This record gives sequence, structure tokens and C-alpha cells, in this order.
Amino acid sequence: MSIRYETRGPVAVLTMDNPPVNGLGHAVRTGLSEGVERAELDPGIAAIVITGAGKAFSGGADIAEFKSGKQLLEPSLRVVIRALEGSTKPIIAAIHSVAMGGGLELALGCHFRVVAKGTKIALPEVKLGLLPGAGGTQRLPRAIGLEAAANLIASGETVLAETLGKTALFDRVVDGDVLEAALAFAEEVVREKRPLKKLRDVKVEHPNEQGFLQFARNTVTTMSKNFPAPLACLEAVAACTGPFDAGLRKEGELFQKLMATPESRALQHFFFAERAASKIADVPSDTKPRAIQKVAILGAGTMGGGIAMSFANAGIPVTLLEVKPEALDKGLGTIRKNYESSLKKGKLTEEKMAQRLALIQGTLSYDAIAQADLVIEAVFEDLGVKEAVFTQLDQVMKPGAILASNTSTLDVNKIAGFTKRPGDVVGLHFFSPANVMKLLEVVRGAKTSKDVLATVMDLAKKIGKTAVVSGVCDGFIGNRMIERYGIQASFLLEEGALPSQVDRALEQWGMAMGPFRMNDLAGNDIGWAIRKRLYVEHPELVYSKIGDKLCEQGCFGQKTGKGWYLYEPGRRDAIVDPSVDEMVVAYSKELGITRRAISDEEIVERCIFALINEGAKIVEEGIAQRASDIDVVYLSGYGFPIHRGGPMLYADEVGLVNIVAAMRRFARISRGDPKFWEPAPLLAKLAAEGRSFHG
Ligand code: T1G
Repeated sequence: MSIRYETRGPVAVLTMDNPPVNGLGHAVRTGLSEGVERAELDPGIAAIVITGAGKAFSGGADIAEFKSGKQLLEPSLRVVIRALEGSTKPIIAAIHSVAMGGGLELALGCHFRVVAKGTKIALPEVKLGLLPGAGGTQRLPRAIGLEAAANLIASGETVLAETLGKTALFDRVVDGDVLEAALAFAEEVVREKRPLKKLRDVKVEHPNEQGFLQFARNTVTTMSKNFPAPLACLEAVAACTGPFDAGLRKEGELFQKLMATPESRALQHFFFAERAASKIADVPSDTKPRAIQKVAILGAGTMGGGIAMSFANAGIPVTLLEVKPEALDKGLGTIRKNYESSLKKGKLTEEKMAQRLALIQGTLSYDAIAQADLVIEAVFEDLGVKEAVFTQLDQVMKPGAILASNTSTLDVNKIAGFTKRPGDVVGLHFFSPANVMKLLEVVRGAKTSKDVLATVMDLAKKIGKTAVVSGVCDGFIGNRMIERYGIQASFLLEEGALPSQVDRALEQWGMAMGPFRMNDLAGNDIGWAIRKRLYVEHPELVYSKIGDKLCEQGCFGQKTGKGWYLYEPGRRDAIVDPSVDEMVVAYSKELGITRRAISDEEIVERCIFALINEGAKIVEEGIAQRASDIDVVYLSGYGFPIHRGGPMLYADEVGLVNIVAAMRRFARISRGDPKFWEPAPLLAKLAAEGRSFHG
């Protein structure tokens, strides 16, 4: 079913019925077109109302059609909207819940619009690397004015319908049943023989179109150095001061150009990838989650405090357990300081801060957390410590409580084995700062039960996290891949690069932070401890020891004021440290290496292709459910440039065959074990077949 046609007296009601959000796919467009024609031809029909079934009026064009080009199948959305606007009988849109993108553009083509209070209104195409391509850039300014429309379209932000209630966008803003209100309005229009309002006929006045365009150019260049869409949005909107059809042509040209950009492919990929990640292949979507009313966190350090804030911010009560009073006081003090700093920045009201602080209680006793529905351990990253903690939790926590570890690399199966209830044990790997970073790796143990998985995925959405399921392996998805990336960054130093060159090359390519700045932020001692463990567990792995040399001098990064870079007290700006550069050069000499000039391109390829190759292994081993999950991990938690869509989509854009060829070259020229560059079997197979990771 896509369009229902009913009559209510002299009014034909066309209901879009295409779950989940009445996407304007080909069947819906065809149904609308046929429905309007049928109503036009029926002498018993005096007016037409269009509305949407379910949870939206319409969420817009069906984005899933874009890859195949089906959105161009006639009747295109533009053709449908032109038919609505050209109808001889009044057409009223009855809008509720959500009217976004093409959904709002459809309503703009109607003669009148009745909207329910609280309806979410947006033209969010810019977030997909596009612009409203069905007349939105020309009709919205004619309804709400040039500047207001420009802001909404270039930002893609969502507003509530009532905020635009006094504009020509809506004829009525109603509480209650919008269909009944629209039917009553339709009868009024017919009875009073009101002239049909066509937004295309409205003249947009703007004192100075060139000035507006210059303002637009100045505004968007800061917003979107990697994205062409925001400026294109404003250029299309600026055309609305001229003839309507010319503006529509301008909009169409710009839309087609954007559709062909890698940035729009990346953003559309991320839209679906983020939603796909929430699905677990072997956990039915109707699995009932356990009720989580009370949460406990063990450890009031940086991670424990940040995790506690994530839950309090979502209105969920949290008990923070520490063993030492001074550690608890310090942790609670840091949480208060974090809220106060948000308050100072105007991101929080006094009232909200008080509410959230009231939701976080401290305790020194395990008994105080026994009734929690979920407990998350965020203590020292050592298996012995985890054993003591989980043995205790197993004894104290009520039956049915979920026991989670925030471990970033340790074996969740071993941790589950410290309890008599392995089915209730799961890894919840938050990323620091936990109250800010969206990524949450949900690490499923071999015995983690399905309803526990369903519960934590549901909970992740509630606390605003992007959850990705990982199997158990060293480093799960993100850290396992970043380990390979770091190995290449270090060997590049031995061969001829300097830390600031490697960081600059990757940051110019789009990474939020280069590997050496990132390690200085996280603490070089953390990577050092992992390497020392791996030297024992995996003696076959070949590592550069340059990072160890730095750590042996106590240069742990920002926390010690000196790492790969220097840091002034209380500041995070990385200052090049000549003594580190000298250490790097001396180390190459010590190894008997003749340093060589290394291009930025080689730096980027060696580090990013190392990520991709490990990602292919992770997919193949089933640690990640799908390649797009790896993209979500890197886009949500590792500062990977969103306009490149994630490591695996980027690999598809480069072409897998080109990546394999480059890896062969690196095996010949780079330090370390040539086996490092052996293509993962999945990568080699897909490359040989001329295929990609994303089908
Ligand atoms: N096309 C296809 N599928 C869509 C969709 C869309 N526009 N919007 C949502 N879905 C799917 C989504 O993938 C998920 O599927 C399910 O619906 C629920 O989504 C010509 C070119 C509408 C506010 O950008 O912002 O119109 O995972 O989990 O939290 O100018 O979805 O269940 O299989 O997000 O209630 C412009 C995008 C399109 C709006 C609902 N429109 N969607 O949020 O549910 S381009 C958008 C949203 C366009 C024209 C241009 C949100 C929502 P599954 P959900 P939600």
C-alpha cells in the first residue's frame, strides 16, 4: 500500500501510507499523481486533502532510491508537486509529526497547509550533502522570507511548526486531530470560494541580492570547507528573487551537481550506516529489553564520571561507587565542575544542572548498588582488578542485573568467566570524554544473552550514544585498527618523517587529530602498556620502539607537559619539541637507516590503508557485523572525516584494487614486517573480483 484514496463528502482524502516515514518513493509519487487526477475528474469532489499515515506526514524523498537513481523515475517529485500546484481544485496538506525534505516540499506545493502543533519541520538535505531539489529553495523563501529560509536550508535544522505559525507557510496551526481540522478548513475554502494560493506566484523582495550572496559566501566558507552543499543551498535560495522557473532551473542544476559528489555519497552512507549499526543480525528486533531504572558505576575516575553524566543527562539515576572517600569526592567534584563549565558556556540552565547533579549519588559501599538494574565497571585496566570486581559484583548484584565492563581492550569472555552469570555480562566501551563522545562499542561475549544485547542497544539510543556491536578480540573494532595505524605512523618516523609532518598530513587530509597529537592527549603511557603486553602475548608482531624510547623519558604527553610535543601548563596546544625531533633523527641513525623525504600522500596512504586492511579482517572474522559498522565506529569515535564516509567507504571510493597495489609497494619500501602489508583475504578477494566493501 502506498496511497489510500477516500472521500469525506465533497473532499477527497489522499493518505500516504508507506511506513516507516512515508518516504516519497516511486509508488507513493505515482499514487499521489493518480489520486489528484482522479479527484480532478470527479465532479462530486470540490477539494483535496493530503495527509500521512503513521508517525510522519512524510520524512521526504526515499533516500534509499538515490543509489539506483530511482528518484528520477517519473513522476518525479517535482512533477507531482507541479500537478498539485496546478490543480483547479483546492489542495490542503494536513501535516503532523514530521514534514521534512521532500515531505515539506510536497506541502509547499499545496494551496493551503494545516499543521499540528509540535510537528517537526525541516529541509535537512544539506546534511546529506544535497539541497532541497523539489522546489524547496524557491517556495520556502516565498512563504517565510529569504533570510529565514536561507538559515533553515543551509543549516538543515529542525524547528517546531508553531515557531513559523505566523508566516504564510501555515494557514492553521492546530492542537488535536489535524485531519479533521483540515477537512473543516477545506469546506470553508470551498464555501467561501477562496482563491487558490500558489507560492510560485509570490514575489520575494530582497534589498540587495548580490549583498545577500556575498553574505552567504562569507557565512558558509567557515561552515563547510569540506562540503560544497551549504554554499549551493544559499546560491539556490538567492535565485528566488528572480523568476520562479529560472530559480527552479538553478536549483535543479545545483542539485544534480551535488548528487554526483563523493561528500553526498559519504553523508547518505552514514545516514543508513548509523541506523543499520543498531540492528543485531541474530537478535530479533522485538526482543524485550530489561527495564533499566537505576544504574551504578564503579570507579569515579575520568571515565566513570563521564559515564555517570551520560546517564544523568538522560534522566536516569546513577550511583557512583568508589572505595576511597577522597577518590569519590574528587570524582563528584569533577562532575560538578563539568556541569558548571557547561553552565558558564550557556549550554545548561541552573535548573537542568541541579536536576542532573541530584541524579548522581556517591557511595563507598557495594550494598548501596545491589538493587541497580545495570552496573558498569570503569576501574583500572588490569585483568586481575577486573576479576576482583566482578567476583564481588556477582555476589552483590540482584538477579537479572546487567554487569558491564568499560574495558577498552581486555577479554570480555574472561571477565564473564569471573561470574556465575556470564549471560548477564557485556562490554560497554565508552570513549573519553564519555559524556561527549557519541560512540559506544557494545562488546558481546560468547555467552552474552540476546535480551541483554537488546537492552543495552535500546539504552544507548536513550542516552544519545551511537552503539556498534563488536565481538571479543584485542582492542575490539576501533582500538584494534588504530593499533595498526599507529604502527605505520611510528615506522614513518624511523624512515624520515617527523611527528609534526605526519600529524599535519593526516589532519590536512581530514583526521580531527594526527596520531602523535592524539597519543599525547590520551597519554603515551597507555599505548606503551598495551605494547608491553603485546610484546609478551604476540612476540611475532614487529613494532617500532620509538614510542617506547619517548615513554622511557617519562614523556607521556599532555598530562606530563611533554610527549611528542611540548605543552604549556593548562594548555592543549601542541608545540613542536626540537629535542623530540632530534631523538627521532638520532634513532634512525642508531638503526642505520638513511632517512628519506616522505610525501604527505605516502603518510596518508600508509596510515589509512593500514586501518582499512585491519577493518577487512575484522569484518571477515565477524568481529564487526558489517563493513559500514566500521565506518560508524571511525566517524563517531575516532575523528575520521565525515566527508570521506569512514575507512571502508573511502576504500570503495579509492578502489580496492588500487589499495592492494599500494600495499604491495609499501611492503617493499617500509620498515617493519613485510607481512604487515599482506592484504586481508576479504580485501584481496573483493579487489580481484572488482567489487567493493559495500556491494
Ligand atoms: N528515506 C528513506 N528511509 C528513511 C528516510 C528517508 N527519507 N527517513 C527515515 N528513513 C528510515 C530510516 O532509515 C529507518 O529505517 C526508519 O526510517 C526510521 O528512521 C527531493 C532530495 C524522519 C526524523 O533527510 O531525519 O527529500 O533502520 O530511526 O528517529 O528535496 O528518520 O528502521 O530500516 O531515523 O523516528 C530528506 C531523514 C530526504 C529526513 C524520523 N529527508 N530522516 O526519525 O526514525 S532527501 C531527510 C530523519 C529529500 C528532496 C530531497 C528521521 C525522521 P530502518 P529513524 P526517527
